[in-house]
Amino acid sequence: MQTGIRIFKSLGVSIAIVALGALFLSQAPSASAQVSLPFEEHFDYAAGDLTTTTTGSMWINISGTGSFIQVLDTPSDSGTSLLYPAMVGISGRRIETTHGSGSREDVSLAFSPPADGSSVFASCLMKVNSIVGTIGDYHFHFVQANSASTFSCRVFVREGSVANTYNLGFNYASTSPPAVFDTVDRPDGATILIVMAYDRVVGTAPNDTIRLWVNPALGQASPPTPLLSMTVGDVAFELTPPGGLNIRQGGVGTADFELDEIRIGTAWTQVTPSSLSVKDWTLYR
Ligand SMILES: [Ca+2]
Ligand SMILES: [Ca+2]
Repeated sequence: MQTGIRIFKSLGVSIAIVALGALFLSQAPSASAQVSLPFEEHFDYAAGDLTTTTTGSMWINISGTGSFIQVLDTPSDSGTSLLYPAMVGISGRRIETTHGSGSREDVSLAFSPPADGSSVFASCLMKVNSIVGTIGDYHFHFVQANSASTFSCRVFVREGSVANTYNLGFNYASTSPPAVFDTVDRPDGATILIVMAYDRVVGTAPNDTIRLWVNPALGQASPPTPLLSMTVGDVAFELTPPGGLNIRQGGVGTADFELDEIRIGTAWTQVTPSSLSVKDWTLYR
C-alpha cells in the first residue's frame, strides 16, 4: 500500500515535472524562428562566434562542431564592414569563414517563405581572401523551409586561371550536373556584390529557375540580365518552398572569404538599394 502511494506520488511529481518542462519548452525560443522579409543583416553583433556569442543573431548552427564562423571587428573597407559604392545602410561588422580539414560550421537563417509563383532574392558583399582548388565548392545558397539538406541556388567559388584570382559558379545541384562557371578571373581581396534569385514557377516540377548577378549597378527598378541562370533540372532540387539562406564552409582546397550586408527580399529593389536618387543618376549623365 505504502509502495502504491509512493508510486502515485512519484507519478504525480513526474507529471508535474513534465508539465513544467512543456511550459518552459513552449516559451523557449524556437530553433525554427524565422525573419520576415524584407530582411537586412549588417552583422551588428559583438565580435566572436556568430551563432554562440552574439546577441540578437538569428543565424543557427546546422552542421559542424568546430571552426565556427566569426564576427570580425577589425578594420575593413568601411569601418569594420565591407563596402560597395553607393550601397545604403552599411554598418555593423562582417563575418569570416575559413576552409580546411576537420569538422567546420555551416549556418542558416530561416525566413518567411515566398508564395508559389513568386521569387526570393538575396544579396551580399563578398571578399574572397584566398582559394586553392580548381574544382570549386559552394558557400552561399538557399535551403528549403524546415529542411537541413534540400539545397538549391548555390554560388560556387573556384581558383582562377592565374594566381590570386577566382571564378564564380552557379548551380542547383552540388556536383551532378556540374556547376556552370563564369570565366572572369576576379582578384582575391576585392569586394564584390552578389545577387541571386530563386524563381518559383507554378506548375509541374522541375520548372523553377535560378539567377545570379555580380556587381550590378544599384538603383535599378528591375533586374538586369543575369550573369548566369538556369532551370532547376531535377525535382530533388526544387525548393517547396525556399525558406532559408545558408553559409557553408568547405574543406581543404576551397575558399576563405568574408561576407557582409546580406539582404533577403521578394523584390529586386529590396536587395539592391542605392544611396543615389534618380536625380543623382540624371546629374551623372
Ligand atoms: Ca556590416
Ligand atoms: Ca515549380
